[in-house]
Amino acid sequence: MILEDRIEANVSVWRERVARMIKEYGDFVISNVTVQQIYSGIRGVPIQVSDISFVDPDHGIRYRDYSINEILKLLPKAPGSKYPMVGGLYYLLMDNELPTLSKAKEVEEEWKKRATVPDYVFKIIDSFPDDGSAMAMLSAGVLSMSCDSKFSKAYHESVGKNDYWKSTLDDSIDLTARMPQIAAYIYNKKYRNNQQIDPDPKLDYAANFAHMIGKGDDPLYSELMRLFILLHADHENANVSAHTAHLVGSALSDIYLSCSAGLNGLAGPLHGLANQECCNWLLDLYHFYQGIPSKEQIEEYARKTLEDGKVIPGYGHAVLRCTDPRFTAEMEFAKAHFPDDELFRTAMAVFEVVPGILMETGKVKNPWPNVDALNGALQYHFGVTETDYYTVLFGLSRMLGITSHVVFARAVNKPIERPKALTTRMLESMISEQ
Ligand code: FCX
Repeated sequence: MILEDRIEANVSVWRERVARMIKEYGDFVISNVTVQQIYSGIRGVPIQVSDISFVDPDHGIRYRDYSINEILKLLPKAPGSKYPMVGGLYYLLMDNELPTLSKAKEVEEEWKKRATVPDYVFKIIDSFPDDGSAMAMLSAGVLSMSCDSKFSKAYHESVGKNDYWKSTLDDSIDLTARMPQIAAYIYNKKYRNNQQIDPDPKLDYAANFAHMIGKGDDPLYSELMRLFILLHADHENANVSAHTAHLVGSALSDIYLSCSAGLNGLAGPLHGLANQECCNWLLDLYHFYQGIPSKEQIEEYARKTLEDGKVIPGYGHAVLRCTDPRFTAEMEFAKAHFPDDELFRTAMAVFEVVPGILMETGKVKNPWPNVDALNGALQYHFGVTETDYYTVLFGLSRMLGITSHVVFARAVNKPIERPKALTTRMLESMISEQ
C-alpha cells in the first residue's frame, strides 16, 4: 500500500536522526520554564517535535515546510478542480514528499476500499437524542471503532515495537476513510430528517462528503470542502486536539481512542468550537442591525461583547501573531465566487474594525483574525447553516494531521509522555531559596 511503502522506505532515516539527536545533543538546553508559563498553560514552552507541520507566528502554518499558498499551488488537483485532492495532502503529511496526481489518486483509491463504516457506529450515533451534540456523536462514533483496531490486535499478539507504526497507519487509513460518511451521517440525522445518502465511489474524498450531505449538485461546494479540509488538516502538534491525541497515543492507546480524545478537545469554545461561535456572533450582529452593519455599529457591538466579559470569536491566537493565512485563503475563495454575499461582507467589515478594538485593550497579543472568523460565513453561503455542526467539519479535516502525527510518533518509537507537576508550595520554596 502506497503510504506504507513510502514510510517504510524512510523510517530508518527518521529513527537514526532522532537517535543521533538524543545521543549527541541530549543535554542541549533549548528552553527555560518560568513560573508564569507554568501557571499560563505552558504557553510558549517547546514540548514537542512537530515535523509534519509548524506554526510560524508571523506567517502561519507550514505543512512539511510548505506555506499554505505553496501547498495550494503545488499539490495535485483533479481535472477541472482548482483545489488539491485531499489524498495528495494526506500523502504529503504522512511522508514529506509532494505527490504526483497518480499518487494522490492512489491514496484516494485506498480510502475508497476502506470506506465502509461498521453498523455499530451508526447505532452508537443513533443512540444520541436528535438534539445531542454533533461533536459528542462524532467522538463517540470514532471511539466505538476501537474494538476493530488493528494496532490493538497486533499489540496483543506481541508484534514488535518497531512495527507498531504499520498497524497504526492501517488504523489511520481506515479511520480517515470512514470519517466523511460518519460526519455526513451525523449531519443527515440531525438536520435532514435522517435522510442518508450512500457514498459515491466515483467521487473524490471532499466531493463525496459534499454529495453525502446533499450538496452534490453544486461543484463549488466540493471545491470549498477541498479547500476547507486542506486548511484545517493540521496546526502543529501542540494545540489542544493534536496534543491530546498525541498524549493519549503515547500510552499506546489505539488511534480511535487517541483521536476521540483529540476531538473532545476540539469541541471546546476556545479551540474548534470558535468557528460555530464566530458564525453565531456574525449572524447576531447582522440581524441586530438588520443588515450589513456600519463601522460604528460593529464597534458598538464588539465593545458590548468585551464589556460582557466575552471574547470576540475568530480573533486572536495562542501562537499566531499575524492574520491567519488560512483566513486569507478563505477570503480569496469568497471574493472570487460570491463577493456580494451579505454575511461574507459583514465578516469583511468586522475584519476592518475588530483588530483595532482588540489592540486598544492592551492585553490581546494577537488582534488579527484566525481561520474561524470566516469558516462559518462560507459554509452559510452554501446553505450549511447549522452552526453547531461546524466543528464536525473541522474534526473531519483535523483527523488527517492528527493521525499523521501519531503514526510518526509510533514510527520513531516516542515513549509515553509524562511531564512533571509541582505544588505551589514547592515553587514558593524554590523562589525563596534562590
Ligand atoms: N476577544 C477578547 N479577548 C481576547 C481575545 C478575543 N478574541 N483574544 C485574546 N483575548 C484576551 C484573552 O482572553 C486574555 O484575557 P485575560 O488576560 O483577561 O484572560 C488576553 O486577551 C490575553 O490573551 P492572549 O495571550 O492574547 O491569547 P491566549 O493565548 O490566552 O488565547 C485564544 C488564545 C485563541 C484562546 C484567544 O485569542 C481567544 O479566546 N480567541 C477567541 C476564540 C477563538 O477565536 N478561538 C480559535 C482559536 C484557533 F483558531 C483554534 O484553536 O481553533
